[in-house]
Amino acid sequence: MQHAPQGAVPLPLLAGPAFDVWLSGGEPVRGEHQGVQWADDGESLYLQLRIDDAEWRRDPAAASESAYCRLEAARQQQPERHWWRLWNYLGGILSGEGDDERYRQFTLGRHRAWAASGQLDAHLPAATAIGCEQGLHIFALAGRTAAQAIENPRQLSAWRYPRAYGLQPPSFARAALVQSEAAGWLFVSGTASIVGHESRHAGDVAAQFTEARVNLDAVLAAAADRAGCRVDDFAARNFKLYWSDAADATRHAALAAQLAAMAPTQVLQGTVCRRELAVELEALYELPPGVARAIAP
Ligand code: 3EB
Repeated sequence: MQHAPQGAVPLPLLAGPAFDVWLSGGEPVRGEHQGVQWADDGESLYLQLRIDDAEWRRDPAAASESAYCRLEAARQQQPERHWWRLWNYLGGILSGEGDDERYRQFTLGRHRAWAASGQLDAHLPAATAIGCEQGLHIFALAGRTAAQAIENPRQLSAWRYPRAYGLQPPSFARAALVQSEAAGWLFVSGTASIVGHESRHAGDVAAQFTEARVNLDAVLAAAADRAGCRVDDFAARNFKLYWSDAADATRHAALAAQLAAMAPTQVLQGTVCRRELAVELEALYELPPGVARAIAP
């Protein structure tokens, strides 16, 4: 692992472990393709890409489309790799008005790239999109086993969001379930205080956190249903908690402690992609082999 690509997440770490490590099964093969650095151990493929701030600011939609086309090309370099999980960190995520907002332009570019490569809405991977200071930074995992997209019954699928949120709805699933003979993983996407498609509890940070946790539990229940196991079979492996305002992390340290009691929790200053939302969380769970009823397609 010592020589695998190391991507620094471009966000201030406020509390928790300094690293988030994906362990390879053996010595990984490494390479670089169209600026995408990657490492592959035969089962899973890690990729990372950085777009510099000048290119990103010039035309966020074009930069995002190019980034996702290059990620696709790098993934396709390896035989049989399916998208599992992507993390997107966007400089000045809320800059720009209306449909020109950088997050919305990113969404447009990502969609264009995925439409071109035939990535369909109902089979999207899990994702996070959070604001950082500058540039566009993407980290991703793909693997031999195709992930199953899990949605949240309390939330409208993001890829069905109405026109009010931009020219193109965001392309991600609420979670990605990976069930192979060797391992089971549940990657839960960035989860916020959204019910249906609407933000809830504007101005009440603690209530937003609680709503996000209810959403997380709902995604977990949907995943257990799909895997044919119990919710308790999913073992929490890590959490990330993003605060738009670092001062909230200090004021509400007790909320982070709720997560940290279950698994290692990184608390980061990162801007949520809706102005009225102050907090977002994400999770990784492991499903021990043999627990799931069947490996459904
Ligand atoms: C939401 O539920 C909050 O565009 O990749 C969460 C996770 C959010 C991923 C993305 C956006 C993304 O709409 C925002």
